[in-house]
Amino acid sequence: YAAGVLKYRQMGYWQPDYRPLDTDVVALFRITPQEGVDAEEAAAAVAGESSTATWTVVWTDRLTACELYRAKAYRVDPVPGTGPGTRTEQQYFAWIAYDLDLFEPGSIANLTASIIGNVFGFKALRALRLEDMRLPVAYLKTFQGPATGIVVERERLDKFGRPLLGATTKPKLGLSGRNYGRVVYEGLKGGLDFMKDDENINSQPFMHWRDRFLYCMEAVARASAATGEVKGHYLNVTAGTVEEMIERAEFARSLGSVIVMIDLVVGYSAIQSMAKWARRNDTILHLHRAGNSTYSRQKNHGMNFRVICKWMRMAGVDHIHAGTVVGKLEGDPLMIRGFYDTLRETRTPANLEHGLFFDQDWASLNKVMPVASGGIHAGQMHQLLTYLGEDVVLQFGGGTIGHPQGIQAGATANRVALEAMVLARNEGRDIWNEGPEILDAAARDCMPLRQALDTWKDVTFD
Ligand code: CAP
Ligand code: MG
Repeated sequence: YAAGVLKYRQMGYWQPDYRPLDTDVVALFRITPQEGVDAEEAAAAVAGESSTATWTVVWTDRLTACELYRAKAYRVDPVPGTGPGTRTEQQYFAWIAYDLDLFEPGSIANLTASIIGNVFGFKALRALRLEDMRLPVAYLKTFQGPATGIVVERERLDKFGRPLLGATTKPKLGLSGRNYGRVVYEGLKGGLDFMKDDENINSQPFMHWRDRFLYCMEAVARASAATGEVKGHYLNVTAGTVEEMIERAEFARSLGSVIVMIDLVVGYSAIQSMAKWARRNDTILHLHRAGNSTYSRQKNHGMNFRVICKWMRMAGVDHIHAGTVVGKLEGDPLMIRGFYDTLRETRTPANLEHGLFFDQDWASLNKVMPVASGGIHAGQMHQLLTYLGEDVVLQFGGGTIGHPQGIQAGATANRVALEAMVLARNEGRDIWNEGPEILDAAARDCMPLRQALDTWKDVTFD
């Protein structure tokens, strides 16, 4: 692979003196070069192939403002803890700057066709991971951003000062519309703000999508009337084409739904189309990150989920699953903090501990509500509140629908646990250390919480 083939450095894609402009897009890659491939050359190759270059010099380069359009790899650092004497082969962080003119305004598809288009298959690299990106304000301004955002979502729901509560209907597949609606009703009536469809429920033979929508919205209406609260159910409108997704979303809207849901697997352009639909229709847009772990989990290849958080904030979703720390799915506290900050802050300063390599100004794009889901239960309420803060939806699927006394009791247990914890926190108590005591005290007046704690007390996924 080595020097004989790779001439990107020579072609001008390695520029150690370059200082990125405020208007440049900057990407931070983790590169594992093949043996014998020099790190700067590898970085230059990534810069070249993700911007203007091909494997050889071409005549037509002279017909363009090549200097401007070439991406510039300007810094390469060995990754600490990799290389000789460690258990990992030598990796490098490579910083690459891209001129703004390389990208079509307002198109995640165009951005990604460059940045993750060809480079991950390069023979000269053993592995490649996109760790982070700095998106310039001028570019962010060409994106809609979240259709509703945290602030307006809370206003519409009239719910403040605490995390929102949800649950995914289970079993994932197989219920008929009427039984499904019953689960939704009980969850909402018991105290949840939202119920939701699962990532893989669309329109299967056991339940046509219209039946699901009708029974769920009946449940939402009845539960709202019974409790006097605004309630919702994320109707998953994911379908084979955007036209069908819009048809489903319009039906949801016509039934009075405040929220619809899509899966990340529908693709970036479909997500942006749905975000525009959501804004036109005053509807909250929930995104399930289905599929992301296929490329975000390995530490040396693929991309970090924080980059997906950035792209999805630009694309315009209002909710996104972003991890729980304590649940059944992968994620450590500091990394997840970085995801949550990326979604919720107006500026995120560089913070290497949290995996944030760049200062990022969000250019007034609305804030995305992170969603914590996957194997969580009432007994972890103090940990969830401490790790994830207040602007988050806590979703307990099994941890609601698996309650020994039924779904409504499961929902009540979660609501009481949450309110007790928020109250204790507001009184200045140390909820991290006193959490179990606070829950026990609340459970004295709430049998459903007592039963939830007894059932799941010892469940952890560490
Ligand atoms: C949770 C869930 C969610 C995952 C998504 C599931 O169910 O419905 O899809 O949490 O993961 O299918 O596993 P439980 P993430 O609450 O019963 O575990 O939020 O990490 O993307
Ligand atoms: Mg699910």
